[in-house]
Amino acid sequence: MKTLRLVLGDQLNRSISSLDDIDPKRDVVLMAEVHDEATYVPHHQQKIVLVLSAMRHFAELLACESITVDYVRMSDEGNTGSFTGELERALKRNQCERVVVTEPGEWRVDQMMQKWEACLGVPVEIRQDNRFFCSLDGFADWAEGRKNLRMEFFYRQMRRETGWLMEGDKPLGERWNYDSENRKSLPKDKALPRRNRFEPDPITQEVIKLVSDRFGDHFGELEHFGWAVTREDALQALDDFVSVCLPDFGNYQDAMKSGEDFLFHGLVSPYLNLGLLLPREVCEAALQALEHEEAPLAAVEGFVRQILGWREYVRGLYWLKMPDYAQSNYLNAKRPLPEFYWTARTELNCLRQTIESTRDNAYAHHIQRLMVTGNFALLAGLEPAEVEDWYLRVYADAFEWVELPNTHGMALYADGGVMASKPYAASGAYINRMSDYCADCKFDPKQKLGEKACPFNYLYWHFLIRNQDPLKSNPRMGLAYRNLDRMDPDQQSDIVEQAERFLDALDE
Ligand code: FAD
Ligand code: DLZ
Ligand code: SF4
Repeated sequence: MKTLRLVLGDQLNRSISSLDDIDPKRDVVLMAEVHDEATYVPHHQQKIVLVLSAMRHFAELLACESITVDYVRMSDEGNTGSFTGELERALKRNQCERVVVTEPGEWRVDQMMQKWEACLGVPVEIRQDNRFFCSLDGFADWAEGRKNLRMEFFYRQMRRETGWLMEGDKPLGERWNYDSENRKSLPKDKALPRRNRFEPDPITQEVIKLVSDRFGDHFGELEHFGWAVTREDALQALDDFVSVCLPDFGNYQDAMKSGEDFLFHGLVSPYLNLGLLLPREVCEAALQALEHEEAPLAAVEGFVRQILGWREYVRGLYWLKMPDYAQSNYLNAKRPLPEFYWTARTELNCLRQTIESTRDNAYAHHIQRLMVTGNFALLAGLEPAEVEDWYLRVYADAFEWVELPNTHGMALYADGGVMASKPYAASGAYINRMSDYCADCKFDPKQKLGEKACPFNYLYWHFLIRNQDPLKSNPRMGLAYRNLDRMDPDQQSDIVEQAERFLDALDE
């Protein structure tokens, strides 16, 4: 039966399940650039360039295999701007009798797909996404009957299933987790690696022009675009990371430094999420470095945990809990997102650095996302939906299956502890310990109150005070609340007053 195989912009891998049994003589692959996907949230300009350019390069790769690709460009006449519209047109154009597609990464697209059979009038086969280690059913089985869904236990199961970093049924080195060794601050004289930029080729340059013409009002700079847009270049980026950065990845995973946007991080999330790299090959590259004694166990375990553990876990959680997951607001946070999240115009240096990196690179590393912009949003009580919208708009790697649990659950504790056992709330002392940001800031991380006091300090106490009802009984918050109870009541009221003045000024 002549089959139309739809490949979405984040399914750019030759081994994707929708292409499994393709017959190049008979079937047609549909790839469509559609306005709706660039604007359902107005993505960072670099993300749109990355996706569209990677799609165009992938289509060329398929064509080299003599596969017929029906590629619809954004500017093509009659482009309906939606997946459904483009499928309808392509079915007619190519006289296909059925559709095959791989399940999408976002709930909203899944809802769309569920309607296709009825509205297109042909059979639509939706296949499992075979890029992940754990199927959605497998995750649901793991979650079944568990009181809490902590990542650590899921990760151990994945270690056992893959046999990675195992000696028999015991973890290699007799520890499952080297997290406590992943928290070093960066020595001043530590040499930092130069990270590879990939110069835009003519295809990318053409897409840059298209994006700047059509979506130039979206957040973000285009001039720094240096992402890989082909599998070949993404593999090169992975290779560079493993040989140059991985040995230090573990030690400095939580460190932050002014003007240094990438440090020893992988910079592979956009490639993984788009399909240019597969999680298995990324983990195997790290495991091989361990085997060849080119990287220590703590670094390799730390890196593998992010992919085999966190990445799989957040995907499982997203599909297990949607659509209700996005609706909760456990801490009843209501404040609108302040303007400086878009402009980076703020006197808080840590926030400025993180937002500038986000604007320039469509990237900030995990600790910046969690402990700077995320921590501020948590402490200031920003409305979860607004914060989630921001995270989905501003990063090259942002797809809802991975963005939402990280923001809603991990950063904002809006799920009331489904994902994290306690809120990741921290004062200026944490940021001061893990970065050099405070040295160049007008505020002082050591002062609790007064004009020079770091806002993260009084916001931290204000957060604890205003959330006593939902949080005080959490055993993991015991120490924080004992410290609060020891604080002089007059000081508590001064803190509340200063925090509220600061928060009121944000709203203005
Ligand atoms: P590295 O630090 O080098 O880590 C290696 C890989 O591990 C990453 O490429 C990523 O694939 C995986 N990984 C690490 N941490 C996580 C995690 N918590 N969840 C899932 N995968 C993880 N990641 C996204 O891919 N897309 C998002 O939209 C996204 N939004 C986030 C929002 C918030 C509020 C937070 C706190 C985290 C978010 N993350 C997201 C997770 C993480 O910050 C990024 O995956 C990471 O910063 C990507 O950079 P890297 O490739 O240099 O990662
Ligand atoms: C993110 C994105 C963008 C900007 N544009 C397209 C596009 O034009 N065509 C396409 O097939 N996919 C695009 N994507 C990726 C989709 O948004 C993604 O496949 C869905 O969100 C499902 O995960
Ligand atoms: Fe951020 Fe406070 Fe440090 Fe300034 S002093 S950089 S606001 S933590």
